[in-house]
Amino acid sequence: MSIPKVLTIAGSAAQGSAGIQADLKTFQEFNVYGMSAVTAIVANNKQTERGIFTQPMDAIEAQIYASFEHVGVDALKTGMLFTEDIIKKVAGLIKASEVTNVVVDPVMIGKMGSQLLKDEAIETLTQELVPLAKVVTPNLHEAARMLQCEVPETPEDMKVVARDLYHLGAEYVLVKGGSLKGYPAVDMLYDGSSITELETERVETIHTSGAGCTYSAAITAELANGYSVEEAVRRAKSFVTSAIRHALSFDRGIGSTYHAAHRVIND
Ligand code: PXL
Repeated sequence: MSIPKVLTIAGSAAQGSAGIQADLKTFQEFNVYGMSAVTAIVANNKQTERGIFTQPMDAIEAQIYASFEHVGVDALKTGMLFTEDIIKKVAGLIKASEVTNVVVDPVMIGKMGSQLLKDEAIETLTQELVPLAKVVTPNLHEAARMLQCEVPETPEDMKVVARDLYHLGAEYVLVKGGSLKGYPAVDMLYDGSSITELETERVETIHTSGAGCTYSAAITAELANGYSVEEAVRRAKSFVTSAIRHALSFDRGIGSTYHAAHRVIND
């Protein structure tokens, strides 16, 4: 038996909804072989007020090396990278590899409010990592930070931002409109010549932790499964919409997207 092999280079979200945990759950749903390189552990602890535990650089490098050398990688995604040094290291390793299915999710702030990328690292992300991406998947806030512009407020604004982001060097830009108030959940996919609008109904829920991670993980899995970027994004959007529609509440603040919803619940 052989199935596509997929790597996530991201943070571990101890509460299980986002980060590496979301990615591996999602990979499993798409029947690809999931591997991980943990850049930092995110585990907010009100008692200690410590919530982010960055991993040593040699540990990050060893994990990436293990997946490349011992298994092989058909597609990879990056999530929380946190520091400039980690971004530089990861960009260097991706460049040296032959992987072309690279999805860069420019994670900056978690749904619970944790800062997952240092402010001074944004430029390194846009200059060194984004040009290596087949698809870069910013939400509205991330898109604005990357371009140092206002946060888009309409679908038309999103199209402008998608075109501007394209100049950073990714093959495709996917601007996600999940937080666009007063509109359906519309995303803009731009390939340098035309914009494809992908629209689903807006699901009214606060339990969306992990939605962005799940979306980019699903795109990565479907690229590994051989779909075109447009088809991979369409299939991933349908998957994440289901995961949001049937989100899990733990009765204590923001709950989790339900990664198995598409399989377990008949819509
Ligand atoms: O959802 C963004 C995200 C990404 N990565 C990690 C996280 C979070 C949100 O909490 O913890 C590790």
